[in-house]
Amino acid sequence: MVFESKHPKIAIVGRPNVGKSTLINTLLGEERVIAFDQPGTTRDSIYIDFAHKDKHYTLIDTAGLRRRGHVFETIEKFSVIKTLQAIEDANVAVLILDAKNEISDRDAHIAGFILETGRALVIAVNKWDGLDEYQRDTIKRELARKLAFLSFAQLHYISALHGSGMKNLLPSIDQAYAAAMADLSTPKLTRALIAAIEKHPPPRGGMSRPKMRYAHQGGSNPPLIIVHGTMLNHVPETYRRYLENTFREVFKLKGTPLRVDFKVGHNPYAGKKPAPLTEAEARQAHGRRRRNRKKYG
Ligand SMILES: Nc1nc2c(ncn2[C@@H]2O[C@H](COP(=O)(O)OP(=O)(O)OP(=O)(O)O)[C@@H](O)[C@H]2O)c(=O)[nH]1
Ligand SMILES: [Mg+2]
Repeated sequence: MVFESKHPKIAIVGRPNVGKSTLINTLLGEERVIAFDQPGTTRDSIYIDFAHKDKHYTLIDTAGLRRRGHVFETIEKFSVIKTLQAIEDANVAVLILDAKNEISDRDAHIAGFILETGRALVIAVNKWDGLDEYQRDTIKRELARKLAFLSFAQLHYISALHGSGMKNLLPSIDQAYAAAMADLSTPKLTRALIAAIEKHPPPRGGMSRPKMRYAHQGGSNPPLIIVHGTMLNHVPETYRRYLENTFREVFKLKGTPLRVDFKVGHNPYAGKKPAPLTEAEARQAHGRRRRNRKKYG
């Protein structure tokens, strides 16, 4: 297989034994990596090139992450760096949760790390087989409560073992990748910004009202949108969030975190002492002062 350089790299991550390796084997249609009912089966990140419907992907199988205190661990101590590197190295992370175990804070922490690195995210709740309606409803409610901060990500209920519920997984990954890499033009961003301001102007900060003039894209994966203007130092976090949601909606950025930053317009006089006057300027200023004194007493 010859791979062009620009194709999604997808890290499959989650707690130990949730079914990451099984998912990879099912996507590939062959037993390429070892899956086994024992936490810590995968010890090292494994990169696998893969083509589906003429599209290329690199899948990364990773060692399961757990959390002890404030740090992440894997069953095998040295593996943790490899898993965290794989997340950073990827464009999209697929977070696998285990429906047969409680969705816990530890899952939320892994998600938090993915968000901090800015990677696009797809969530798959695995082992959805063999659960009754009541159990499924309970899990769905739990997820809505515990993972509300991940509402930008697509969620799938799957059985990696039986291959069910997986039809839309790759399309979601494609969508998250496209959103993470989106090219957003300055005129379109600025139009969206101005419409957002007209609907809800930013609140005053003390004596001054922030003025937002235009927006441009400062980066991708995650998309970074930089809003330019004056008096932007005191724009509250809630307003930043409002702009973020507006841009997400207008540009249909499903599946990727998004960052909005403010940049105060360059003021050429800021922080500079006035240059000393030349002799001629000093004479002129002196003359002006004298004339003014005569005129106005
Ligand atoms: N019932 C059920 N079992 C599953 C499913 N997916 C995986 N398993 C089982 O869960 C166990 C762990 O699967 P793995 O794929 O090795 O899990 P992993 O996340 O790669 O685990 P580590 O590499 O140890 O972190 C195996 O016994 C799998 O057969 C599923 O969809 N349903
Ligand atoms: Mg594994």
